[in-house]
Amino acid sequence: KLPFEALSVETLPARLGANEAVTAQIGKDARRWKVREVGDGNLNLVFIVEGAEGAVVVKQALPYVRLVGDSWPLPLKRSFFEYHALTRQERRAPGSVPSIHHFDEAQALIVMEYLAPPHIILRRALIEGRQLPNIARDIGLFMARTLFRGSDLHMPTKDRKADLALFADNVELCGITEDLVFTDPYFDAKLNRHTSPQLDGLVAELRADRDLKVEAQRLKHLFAANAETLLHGDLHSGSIMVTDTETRMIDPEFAFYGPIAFDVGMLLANFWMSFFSQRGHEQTEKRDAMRAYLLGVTAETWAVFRAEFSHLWRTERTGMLYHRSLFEDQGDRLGAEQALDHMLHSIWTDLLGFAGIEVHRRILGLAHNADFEAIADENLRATCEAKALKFGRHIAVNRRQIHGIDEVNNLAARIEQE
Ligand code: SR1
Ligand code: MG
Repeated sequence: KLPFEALSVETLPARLGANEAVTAQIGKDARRWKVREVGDGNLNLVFIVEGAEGAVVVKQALPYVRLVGDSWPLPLKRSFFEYHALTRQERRAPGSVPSIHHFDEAQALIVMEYLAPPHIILRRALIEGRQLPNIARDIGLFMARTLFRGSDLHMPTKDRKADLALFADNVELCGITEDLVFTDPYFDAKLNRHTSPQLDGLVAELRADRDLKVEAQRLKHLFAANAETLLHGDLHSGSIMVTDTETRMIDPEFAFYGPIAFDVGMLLANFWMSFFSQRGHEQTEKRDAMRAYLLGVTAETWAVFRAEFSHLWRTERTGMLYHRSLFEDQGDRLGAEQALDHMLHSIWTDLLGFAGIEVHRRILGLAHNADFEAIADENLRATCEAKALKFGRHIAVNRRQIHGIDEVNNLAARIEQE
């Protein structure tokens, strides 16, 4: 095996020109391949390679955090976890992720299906004010299916424990989340940044907010200790590609065993952030409709998730948890329903917490969202961000007293109008 070497636009054809998995997709004449590097994420290289017969995406990990540079080393093995997460997600939610043509562990690269235009990153579509009709249904189903089927509710416990062990080594990427999401926003961490000086007062207030900091640490504890299911681990609107009819989840390199509510909370937080950012973008009349659409999407996503999770609970509860011998086999269908209600209730309570701190870290931490960053007027950006921060604080700290998605959306609408 050749030692790892980062690809470039120039070297890629020679390096992959003889790879049959690649040539089968795009043709053999590598001299005619057109290669573009399009990675705009925080970590990796991403190439689109077009040949005479088609196109593929080549995603390669770098031994450091791309956003920061080689002062922050990061192991190549994240590519291994991404590959294994994608194979499981495809099995559990067929058609929801790009198909894989080739994986090279030593070169930390995955060759996968090119999701050609009109596919677009969901975050970008929402910034443009586009209303995608299917996202709530598709993402709700994806989350319910992958999160239920990766857990001890469904899997043979031997397989679940083997996967738990496999993904347990994704230590460094979990470490990024543990620091960047749960801790750094709440103190003056070196890599933090926020819109200054407009947000300085509110930031100081949040960092002195004892209830908020305690809640963030309780959530971090949950994230680290509740190895419930195989998570996507970074399910935000930048990790989803869409057309008007299709939705695909990408980039599960943060995959590991954690709480079901984490993926759901992170995802909904990104819809709420999009909601609060709309005022910063042009075309006011369209933005009102967009805000209504986004709140509708959060409600529908949660409803679809609940319905599908409940359906799987009733039809695919084949794992060792809440075993049927205790309930249905004794004619006690209501016992199983009671346990389901408990589980959905705790997912709900926890997802609000995860959503609240995800909002905070995208405004106060290192890794910001284009939803807010694309607002050129700093005062307007800070106004949008301040509202989102207040919303995040409220849902994180009061998560046990909030009883439904309408209550959260009414709160968001009220804060937005302030
Ligand atoms: C240093 S990595 C920063 C963020 O980028 C990824 O997409 C994750 O969201 C991570 O927290
Ligand atoms: Mg990513």
